[in-house]
Amino acid sequence: MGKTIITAALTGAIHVPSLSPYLPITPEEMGVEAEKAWRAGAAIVHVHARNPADGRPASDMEIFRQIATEIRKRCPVVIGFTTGGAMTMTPEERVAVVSTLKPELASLNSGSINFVIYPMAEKISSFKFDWEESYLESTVDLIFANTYKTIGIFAKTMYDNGTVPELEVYDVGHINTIRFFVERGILRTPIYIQFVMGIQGGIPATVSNLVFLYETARRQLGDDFRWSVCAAGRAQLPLCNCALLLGGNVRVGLEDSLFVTRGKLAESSAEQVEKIRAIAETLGLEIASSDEARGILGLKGNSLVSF
Ligand code: KMH
Ligand code: ZN
Repeated sequence: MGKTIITAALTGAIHVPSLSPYLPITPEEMGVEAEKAWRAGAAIVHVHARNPADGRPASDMEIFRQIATEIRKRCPVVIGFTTGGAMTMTPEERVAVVSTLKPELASLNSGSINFVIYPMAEKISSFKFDWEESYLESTVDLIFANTYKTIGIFAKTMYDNGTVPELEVYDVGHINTIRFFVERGILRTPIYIQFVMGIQGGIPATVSNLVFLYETARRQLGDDFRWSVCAAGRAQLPLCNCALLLGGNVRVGLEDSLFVTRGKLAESSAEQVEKIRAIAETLGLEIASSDEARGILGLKGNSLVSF
């Protein structure tokens, strides 16, 4: 088995600031969090932007650039940008980061789902910012749209800019979509998949479902793919554990879970990295450095990005 890549998803667009004081918001906080995660063993950080004033998910290129600068001046971690952005953004807003910053890696969401986070509003008694409640509530009537047209455009934009797509798979049919694009030469092998489990509207985060996703990907794509898993909330650690046993890579971080153990907020994504790293090493697995992850995933290197 090759080395295991740990990704830390630092902030995302699911959680709102009222849920945790530790969610990084500003570019500087993102830089600090990225360095801590990298020191703890993360080879990759997955990055979303937020408005520094109120934590609202943002697609502003200047914020993305500042985040990239803050991370780069601290450590040589691989920066993978989101093109999922937030569910409320247009496809054009979401993909702009690829042509502007030409990153080594970016997410490419491989299907549409009901991306439902409104029940989170019930857990919050007083909101820190006025946008939060309506943002969460809006997902009762929202499809996170990733049509074949946008998937095709996002894939082309990524290859044109030397960016490797990390294909986010929220449900089993999305693997079939990936195969469709591989067969037409629009997605190139080896494919890199991130199984995103436990989103309300997507596949539940269970061990048997992860085995099912993995086996389906093998049937559809052959052996020529790499994969990682992330899971929402308290499924994070168990499902990452399971991925390690299956020979996969893992993603942790406050985007996916705000907790480090039941009832205890993580003060940093790095705490979750440390935990999964310890489990991996107990299993006899070796953790990939950022440069080793670049080799495994065929990334161009951080001298060829535009930030
Ligand atoms: N923000 C979510 C809608 C990604 O980064 O590409 C999806 C997401 C995936 O976070
Ligand atoms: Zn994300």
